[in-house]
Amino acid sequence: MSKIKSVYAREILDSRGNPTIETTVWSDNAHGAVASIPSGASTGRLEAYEMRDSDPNRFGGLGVLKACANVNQIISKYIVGQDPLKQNDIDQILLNTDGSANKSKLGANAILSVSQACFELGAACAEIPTFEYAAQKYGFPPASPTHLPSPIFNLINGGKHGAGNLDFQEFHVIPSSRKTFSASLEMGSELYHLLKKVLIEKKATSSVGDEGGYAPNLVSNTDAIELLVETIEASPYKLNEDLYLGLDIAASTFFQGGKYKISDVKDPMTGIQMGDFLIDLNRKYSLLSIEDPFDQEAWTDWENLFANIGKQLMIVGDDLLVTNKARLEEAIKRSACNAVLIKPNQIGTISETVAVIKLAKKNNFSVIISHRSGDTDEDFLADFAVGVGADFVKFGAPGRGERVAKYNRLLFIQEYLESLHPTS
Ligand code: 2PG
Ligand code: MG
Repeated sequence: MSKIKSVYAREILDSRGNPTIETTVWSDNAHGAVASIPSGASTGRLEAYEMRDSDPNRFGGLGVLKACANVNQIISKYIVGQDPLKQNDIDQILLNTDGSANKSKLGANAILSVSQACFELGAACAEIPTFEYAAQKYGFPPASPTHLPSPIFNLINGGKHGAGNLDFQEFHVIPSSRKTFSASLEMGSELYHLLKKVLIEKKATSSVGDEGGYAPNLVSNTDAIELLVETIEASPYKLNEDLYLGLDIAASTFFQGGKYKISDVKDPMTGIQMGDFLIDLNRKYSLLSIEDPFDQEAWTDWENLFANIGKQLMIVGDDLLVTNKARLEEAIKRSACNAVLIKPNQIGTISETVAVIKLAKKNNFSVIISHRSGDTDEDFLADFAVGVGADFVKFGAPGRGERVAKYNRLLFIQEYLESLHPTS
């Protein structure tokens, strides 16, 4: 049996240029692993606690030296000496050491950095790729090169990730799951470049937002959808055959005074009116998915929309579910949605994240593994998504290092699996 020999956390920068935590673990048989943790901008109210220093003299208060100290001075004492293959034990120690309901004592960023680094160390000690380790450890079927998760490309960034003029946060193109991952990535990249040309022709600026998608100067959310349609029409691909459209409304970010104010409609809308607006959009564009269509506490509106169009598309809970088992149980009971966005840093350990995925699968929810808007060049999520047999991955635009690190890792996994299962 190998043992964890050292655990060390340090402060690095994420893709937004803000501090985040990176933890390195070593085993006594000379294996090592590193994990860095992303950070959201449109965070759900019930996400686990992200510990920041709040010291105005460093990084505008966003430093993570306290979280690092929690790893180096507290957590490491309990983790050193543990078997890296015993992930559940490691995560239980982390939960016990913190002891709070939302990981506010040590910080979910500190806790997840250790949980994830230990998981990767376990794979290294088992001498198998991380995706294979995840599948074996948690009893998911082995991955196949033709059934990798389909990418959800975020080509236009609005909301808190964009230029401030689009209310909806993300405008997605989603290649058909009949395509291989490599064909999907090629399609995403081609459309990304074509969209830039369309934006330049229209004199809408083509700077990019936090997730690498364009942050154009447009009047309404429907304009952004129309631009995607126009781009697809100018490409060799057919909408609703080769690929589909999706949206992350991130409605909690513009829900004010019980109403939704968006640039497409003159007056602020009630939940029912917002639902009707989205039903119309779906009628027009045959969307594949709508994420966070309503505020995170507007359960009745979620239930109504799901009853209305839930059989036609994915209704995805992100801020609603915050990768939390109790919230997912509530959503299942209420028939509020049929897909879950999985972000390990919303909950804080790998074991808890896997428990949510298992519950989702048992209830026929689609599973989408997601990055955060502030991310790092970490590619762990690609392996994790393949290992747990996720249906989709949402890693942003097919551009910018922290986004393509994950897509490129999926390309590697596809080729690796193909070499194990040659077709000819
Ligand atoms: C989302 C995410 C990721 P953030 O809302 O789905 O795209 O954004 O990380 O800012 O919460
Ligand atoms: Mg979201």
